[in-house]
Formats: sequence, C-alpha cells, structure tokens
Amino acid sequence: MKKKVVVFSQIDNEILMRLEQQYHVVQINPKKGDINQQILEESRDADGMIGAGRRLNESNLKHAEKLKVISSVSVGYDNYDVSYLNQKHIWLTHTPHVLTETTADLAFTLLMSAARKVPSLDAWMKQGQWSRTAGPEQFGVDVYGKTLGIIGLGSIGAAIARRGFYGFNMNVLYHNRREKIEIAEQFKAEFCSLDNLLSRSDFVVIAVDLNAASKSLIGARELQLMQQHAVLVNISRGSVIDEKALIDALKSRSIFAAGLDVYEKEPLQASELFELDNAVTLPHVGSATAQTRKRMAELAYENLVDALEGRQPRCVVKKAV
Ligand code: 8YV
Repeated sequence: MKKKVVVFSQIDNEILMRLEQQYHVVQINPKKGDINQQILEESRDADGMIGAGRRLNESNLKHAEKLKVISSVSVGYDNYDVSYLNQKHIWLTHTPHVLTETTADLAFTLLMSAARKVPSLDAWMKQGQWSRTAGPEQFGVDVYGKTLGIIGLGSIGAAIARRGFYGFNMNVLYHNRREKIEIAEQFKAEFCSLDNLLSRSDFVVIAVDLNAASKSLIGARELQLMQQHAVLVNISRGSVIDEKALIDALKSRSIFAAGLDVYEKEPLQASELFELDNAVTLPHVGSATAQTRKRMAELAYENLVDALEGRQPRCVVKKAV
C-alpha cells in the first residue's frame, strides 16, 4: 500500500507530479472548507506532509499517529510547534541556503526602493504629475557609502552585508545573539548592541529568525533610537516589529521610510501601511523567483522522500523554536 502524503499548500507542479507517481497524495484545498479541519482529518493516516505557510501544531496534528515527517518549503519554521513535533518524534525539515541570495536581493530591492521613493514616484509620474524638475518632495536619501546595520547575521544577513560592503561601499554594523567574527571580518562589519546599531545606521535591515527572543524586538522605543533619515527594511517575519509602532513612526516621519516584505498578519489585504507614501510594501516575496522556488521545492521533496524511505533527511530542524 502506498504511503500517504498530504500537500498542505501550493507546491511546484513537477514536484507534485513526482510525488503522485510515488505516493498517495492528498492536497488540502481551501475551496473545500476549513483548512485546519482538513489538516486534522487528512493527517490522521498520513505518513508525510509537505508545504509552507500554515501553522501546524497539536491542534491540527493531534490525530497524526503515523506521521513521520513534515517537509517545509521554507527556511523559516516559526509556524510549526517544533517542541510538539520533537515530542511526537516527527521530523521537521526545511529548505535553508537555496533561497539566501534571492532573499538578499529582495532586501536590497526594498532598501533602494524605500531610499529613493521608487513606488510613490512611479505612481506620481503615471498620474501625470511630473511637470517640472524634481524638487525636495521627490528627494530620496543616498545609499552609497552610508552605514548599513544588519540585525541577524545568518546566511541571509551575511549576503545582505556582502551586497552593501562590496556593492555600495557601505560601513556595516551588525547585531546578533553572538559575535560572528569570521563572517563579519569579510565585510569589516562591527558587532554592536541593538541600541547602538539603531542609533548609528542609515539603513537597518532585519534578517533574524522569529523566536521568543526576536518577537517584538523592534518597538516604539527602538524606532525612536533611529535617525530621522534612516530606512528600516524587514525581510524576516512581521512579528519582529510592533507594526502599530512602525505605522506611528512612519506617520510622524521620525524615520524616513520602511521597506517591508512581511507583516504581523499575512496575507495582508488592508492596512494603514497602504496609505503611507513612505512605506514600500511587498507580499512576502523574499524567495519568490521561479528558479529559487523550484530549488526549494526540490530540496523539500528530497527531504520528504529521504524521511519516508528510512534515510536521514539533509535539512532537519533540530532546535525548538
Ligand atoms: C517562504 C519564507 O516561501 O523561506 C521562508 O522562510 O519566508 C519564504 O521563502 C514562505 O515562508 C512560504 O510561505
């Protein structure tokens, strides 16, 4: 009898076809009703699950007696109850490294777009507003040679530092739970406290995992430490920032702008952020290129099949969130 695999979000078609040739595949379909109820029911006799962007924990996995592996098509895993999965001896795998450069590119896309007001000036021009040489209203802020502060010097943070140091001759600061001397020295990056980084940086980029230590890391106090010409970029998880405090800071223009790819609640279809000309908002597209999502799906497929076929998967999440 074929093993059962539950696909709990949209995945690459070619990978889906491969899975359907090997296993009994059931896809969770939002059109069929409550997603959590579907997961609760379909996971009962599932051997494996693959997907991303869904909260999986005891509430919807409590009947999953046969479940051996959850293969996440993501590097982040804050949406899974890792402690519960460890307790149930269910492997959780993810897709690190294959999306690093693509996500770092997006971080710089947001940094530059926010610095030079690209979305609002594009809209302004397309409304036929351009009638004379650009003036103070259209001025952005310089990037080249400025100070880049990175919160979280993991592989994505390091890739962002590389872009700033080599591409824009930036002075790099970083804040991390511990110093990363070997990585930092590649970019002459200075390890500093969060407050020091926030007060000195012209550009602050958040690239941390979401966990108990990083949740609400950036609130009103931290935003007040930033300079009025500073830009904040977030490509990590929305809950790292107190979104209401950020909206207040943008409204009062206590910071120049924000470039955001993630939000406290997702998907986000209405927000005060959408009314702000100094908020650049993207729909969680950090890894969203065809090539990278294909690589993520292939790695997630390998992790899943390895686990189902009795082999140790390459990218197991070991630590509790
Ligand atoms: C995922 C991401 O595609 O990898 C991650 O952690 O945030 C994205 O690249 C997203 O989580 C899918 O929902």
